[in-house]
Amino acid sequence: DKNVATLVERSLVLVKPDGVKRALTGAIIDRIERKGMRVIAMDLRSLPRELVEEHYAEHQGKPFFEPLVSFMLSGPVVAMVIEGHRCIEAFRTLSGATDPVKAAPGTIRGDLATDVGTTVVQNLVHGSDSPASAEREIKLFFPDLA
Ligand code: RTP
Ligand code: MG
Repeated sequence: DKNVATLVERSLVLVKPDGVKRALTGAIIDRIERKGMRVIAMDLRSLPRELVEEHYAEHQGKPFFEPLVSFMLSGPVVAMVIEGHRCIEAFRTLSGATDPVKAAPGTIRGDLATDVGTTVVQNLVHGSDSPASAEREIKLFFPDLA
């Protein structure tokens, strides 16, 4: 029965600079692990501008693109690859809506993000939005991962 087969996926997750500055990395990993997903690669790093621009290439030309890039360069991020059953969708559900004001209570952004109308939405985390995005982003951030 295909409906009961597990579908182990990998997703790229970033704790954005606001999350690292506020020391929320542990709380975010705790939520990932409690949901049954596991971290299989992780590090703290300052991103080069070219990597951020390539990561968010789909948003090039949008009004929030430059503020978004500046925000992602404003401090180190924690980059990780997570693994688990349908973890791409599961982590997006765990994150909540992009806008922290609209993100449901119980989600990372709904519970923890404190966006207060800065030039770009500061929402603590990134998670790949599809299997194609996950493959592209994992190669970008962890090229040596088997
Ligand atoms: P992400 O890519 O970071 O996981 O977030 P997402 O899928 O929920 O949202 P997306 O539409 O891909 O936007 C990427 C990030 O850009 C910032 N943003 N600001 N000012 C704005 O209207 C605006 N729209 C997007 C946010 O940091 C968002 O997470
Ligand atoms: Mg996105």
